[in-house]
Amino acid sequence: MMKEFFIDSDGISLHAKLDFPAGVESGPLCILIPGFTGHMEEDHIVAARDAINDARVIVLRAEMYGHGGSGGKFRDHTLYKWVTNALSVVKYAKGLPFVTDLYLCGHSQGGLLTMLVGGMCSDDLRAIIPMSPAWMIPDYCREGRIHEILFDPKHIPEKIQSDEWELSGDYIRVAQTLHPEDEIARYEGPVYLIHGDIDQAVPYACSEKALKLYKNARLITIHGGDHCFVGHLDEMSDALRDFFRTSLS
Ligand code: FER
Repeated sequence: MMKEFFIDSDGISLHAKLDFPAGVESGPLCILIPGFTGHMEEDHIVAARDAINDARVIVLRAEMYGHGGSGGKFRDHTLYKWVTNALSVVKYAKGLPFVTDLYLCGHSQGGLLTMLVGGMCSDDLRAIIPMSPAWMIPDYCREGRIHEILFDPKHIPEKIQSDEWELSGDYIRVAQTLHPEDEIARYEGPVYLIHGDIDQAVPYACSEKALKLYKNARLITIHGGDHCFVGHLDEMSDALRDFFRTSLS
């Protein structure tokens, strides 16, 4: 069964879908958040949803500010807005009467968000699953780059333009203030990192570094996997199924 709806986040409508495994009406729930320019129907997000449902866990996919069917314009999104949105989604999920344990999983920029909110909400989250987590974004923005685009980090431009998108300078201003290491240090629960070792968008080394910093982490390497696990969705899905089946048993 699937339910589609919106979650309010301080006046911004967040597009969300709840997917229940067959015959399951209550139990653990995993929030699943796509990445920068992403949305909830991307192949790797749908594959992750299916794998988590296979482990009999309810999935709540949610799109953050300026993404998919949610409110706000892409160019105006910042990581503060995404953090505010994710806190609203965690609060919503905690309030669902049929939910027992709560998990948080996100891909890429959604994986960075998962790390930040993991540290902020450690009491509420049974485990976190950062996939291809883009937690180098704050460092890159302090150094003056977003993807392949270079800028002066001390004199932030009004906007950043790529062939595919335009982003306000506020994205950079916000990202420069973030220190994901602090939130990594604050999360002592289980962390399950999944990363492809030929990822061109977020270096695999980001997950290797996170593996060392977290107190209780595992890293599943998707050999030959790129940023979105193209051609390797089965391995990514197996990793998620294995994790939830072990976590719940
Ligand atoms: C960047 C490098 C990678 C970046 C974002 C990403 C915004 C990836 C994001 C994603 O896929 O979610 O410099 O800056």
